[in-house]
Amino acid sequence: MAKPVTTLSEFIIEREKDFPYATGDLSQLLTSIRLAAKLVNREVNKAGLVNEILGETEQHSVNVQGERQQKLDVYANERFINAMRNQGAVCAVASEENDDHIVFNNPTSASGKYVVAIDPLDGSSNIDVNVSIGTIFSIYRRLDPGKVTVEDFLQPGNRQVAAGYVVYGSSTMLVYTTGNGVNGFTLDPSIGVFCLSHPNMRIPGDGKIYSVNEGNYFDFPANVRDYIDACKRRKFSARYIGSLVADFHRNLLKGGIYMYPGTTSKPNGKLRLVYEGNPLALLAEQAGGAATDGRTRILDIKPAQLHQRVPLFIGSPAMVEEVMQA
Ligand code: P6P
Repeated sequence: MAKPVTTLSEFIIEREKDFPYATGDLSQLLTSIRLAAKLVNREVNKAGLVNEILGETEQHSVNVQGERQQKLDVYANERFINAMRNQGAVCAVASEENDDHIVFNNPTSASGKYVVAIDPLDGSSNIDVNVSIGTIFSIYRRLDPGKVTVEDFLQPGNRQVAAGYVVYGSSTMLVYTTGNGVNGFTLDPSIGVFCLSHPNMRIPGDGKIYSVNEGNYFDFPANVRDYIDACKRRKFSARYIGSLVADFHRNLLKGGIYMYPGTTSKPNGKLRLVYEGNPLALLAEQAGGAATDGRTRILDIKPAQLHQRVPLFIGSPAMVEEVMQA
């Protein structure tokens, strides 16, 4: 007899019972993220066929990072922001694509108890070459019921109430945690439903995969170079897709470490603490892994600016620990 399928909706409702004071707002918020993920997935999957969605925006716009915006970046950003604007639980959103956070003043959302930080389409430069890309989201309770400021988004990562990602790959998966383990849902495109495919995800304590852009090798700190050399001596597998979510997801399943160290020219590396480092660090730790900036636990870092960068070492705990000690 076929095993019963648990859908994301059913799972969210079922798990709501884990939080006795849950009012359903977080469940509603996760449902909005699910909808936006399905809309983005639809466009990502036909990007190669429909020219107006491929490539750079007509205006050749650049985002706050100074990165040329892909049309799908803009589309994904709009989908996720709009999905949260009108559903009531979220009072403000910060996005990699926007200089400042966006406060929802509509009557439905102004009293929403959560704020969401999001990287709507990470790795988007890979879209045109058909490489997996991802969405990353991080959810906090607002600090003050009376007003929203950037401080709501500058809480340390250990204050997140939930975090997750969507990986648009050979299949589309939504992986998230509400602080009670990590669960993965695969989209069944034939019925447009995310189904529980990876319950209680745990990262292997150690691994033989290392993910880093070795083009920057000579600019890395000595301990990182020493660790990479040790990986080579042990004949570990070098796997680096150039898409953080895809590299993280593979390492979560198989064991491994992803590193984006600081370099001499960019001492804080490239990745963003608020909407990349923190959500993935929460997922990593909830799955038994670790995440540091090379010295400090990512989740203990107090962000100073919304788009601040942070070096990132994340994955199997034994590997993260070893590179710190190298
Ligand atoms: P580099 C994509 O731009 C991204 O933010 C991550 O998804 C990816 O891991 C990294 O940057 C790739 O950066 O400098 O190695 O090309």
